[in-house]
Amino acid sequence: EGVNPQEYTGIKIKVDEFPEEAQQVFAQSDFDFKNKNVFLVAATLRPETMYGQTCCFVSPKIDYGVFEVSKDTYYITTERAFKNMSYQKLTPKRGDYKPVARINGKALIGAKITAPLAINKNLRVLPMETVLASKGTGVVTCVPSDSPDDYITTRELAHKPEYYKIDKEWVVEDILPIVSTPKYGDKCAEYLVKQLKIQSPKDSVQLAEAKELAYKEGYYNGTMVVGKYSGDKVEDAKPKVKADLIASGDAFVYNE
Ligand code: A2H
Repeated sequence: EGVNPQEYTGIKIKVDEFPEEAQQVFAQSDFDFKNKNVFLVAATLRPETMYGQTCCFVSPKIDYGVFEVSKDTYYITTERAFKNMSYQKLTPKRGDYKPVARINGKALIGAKITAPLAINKNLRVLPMETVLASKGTGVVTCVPSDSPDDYITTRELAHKPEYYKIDKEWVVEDILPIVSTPKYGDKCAEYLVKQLKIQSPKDSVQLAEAKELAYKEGYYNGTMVVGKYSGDKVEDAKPKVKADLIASGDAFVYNE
């Protein structure tokens, strides 16, 4: 935990169908997932890019909790994140962060999901090994047009589906432009990955640089090319998309 608080938008990604492995895990706990609304909560700094979501990443190395937030509604996040939420008036009871079930990221892979604002439908949960347990909710929504990490992880998954034990069809390889920038075009992430010769999700030094460049160019010089605020500057659209997502009940502000 640093000195400067970071404000994230928590995006509520609905789980429509759990894979067999997750269903078995829940059967062994007291959690009866049927007829419940269960959301993976992804922490993002770029709510205006949510139109371009192609999947939701969890880490096969992270254990998540399933937490009750209201009658019949549950969030999946790290326990650390839900604990923070419980002190931010985002949960039923301050300081209460006991999960109804625990589940490893691996068991969630392949889950069918619906992500708010996403233009692509029939999305899946996929693995990302570089997700940190110590940041955000441990859940990352994938926007390959604007996030170099998401772009390179998507490419890695598409090249080695057997290795990652996923169906190739779960990987959305077509990238929809969401933001246009003067310097890097309308697929910022792809452009920077090429320019910095990034080969794999493990190229962390170059990825950190690409991330910084993409973020700055997108924020200060980007223009929306889709959605309600198409044609507006990212700087102006960002707080509006965020407010809309919150108003519709699809997101909330989460600090850490
Ligand atoms: B961002 P910061 Cl389009 N581990 O959301 C690794 N990365 C994580 C994470 C975790 N536990 N939790 C969140 N993140 C990602 C969208 C996006 C993001 C775009 C472009 C850039 C970008 C879609 N993924 O981030 O360390 C999330 O990805 C680059 C700034 O707190 C979150 O926002 O600065 C961002 O990293 C938070 O990173």
